[in-house]
Amino acid sequence: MNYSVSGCVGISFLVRMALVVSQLDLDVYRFRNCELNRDRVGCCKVFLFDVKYMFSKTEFHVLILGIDKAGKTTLLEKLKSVYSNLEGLPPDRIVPTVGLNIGRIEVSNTKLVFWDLGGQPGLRSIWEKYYEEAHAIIFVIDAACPSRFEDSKSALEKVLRHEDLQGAPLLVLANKQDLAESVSAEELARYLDLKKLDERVYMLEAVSSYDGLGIKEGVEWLVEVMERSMRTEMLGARIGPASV
Ligand SMILES: Nc1nc2c(ncn2[C@@H]2O[C@H](COP(=O)(O)OP(=O)(O)OP(=O)(O)O)[C@@H](O)[C@H]2O)c(=O)[nH]1
Ligand SMILES: [Mg+2]
Repeated sequence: MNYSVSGCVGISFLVRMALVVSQLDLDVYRFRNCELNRDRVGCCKVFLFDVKYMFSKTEFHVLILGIDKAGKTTLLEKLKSVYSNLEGLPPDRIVPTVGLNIGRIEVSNTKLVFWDLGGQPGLRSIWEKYYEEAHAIIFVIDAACPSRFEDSKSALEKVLRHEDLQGAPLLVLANKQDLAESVSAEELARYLDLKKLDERVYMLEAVSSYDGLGIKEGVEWLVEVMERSMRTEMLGARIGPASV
């Protein structure tokens, strides 16, 4: 499986390089042509547009879902501090989410836009408004709170049944691993009965949004699967400018 992944990455790199080279040729041609026409302003505009295109990056939308107090917003803030120079909000300044928090990070040549939604029961009906445009789902579970596993399980099952999320890769995070009472990823997988998800691309990762354990592994997996997922093909990854 590793070989096929690195094969895909290699092919994608070669295609990108071919695009860059062909784009450069086009720019040189346009530049000369513009000079002949003495249309320097227009020429520069075209050139700048092309340079911007060359450095553009694929953008993926990732939904962060889960019941209230699972740790979604704390995770988002940790993601920002791990992957960008921005200092994320410290946990003691994070309040329950009522609307939507958006976070943007860059991982290698990819831009990820996270949508973190409130998980209180009365707010869960809002989730589905974001399904259609999501390339993947992160579902966060408080692994230290078994009394709420049932609620998490039924919320997750409802999410996965929704037709607007067909084929979306799923990353389940067993959060709060820094707490002694938290259960392992395997134990949580048994409880959630994830075997039922055979056709969906999914992974379960043990993380801590406090100390960052497991977060990079989860995000790297997500990027890899989104890059080659049928859902991405269906949605068409949007191309956005390199700067966030
Ligand atoms: N020990 C520990 N506590 C965490 C962790 N992640 C979040 N918490 C705590 O869990 C509580 C809820 O965190 P939030 O990030 O607000 O949870 P949420 O899922 O965004 O909740 P809603 O916005 O209400 O849906 C807070 O007290 C956090 O400090 C973690 O990895 N370890
Ligand atoms: Mg929140």
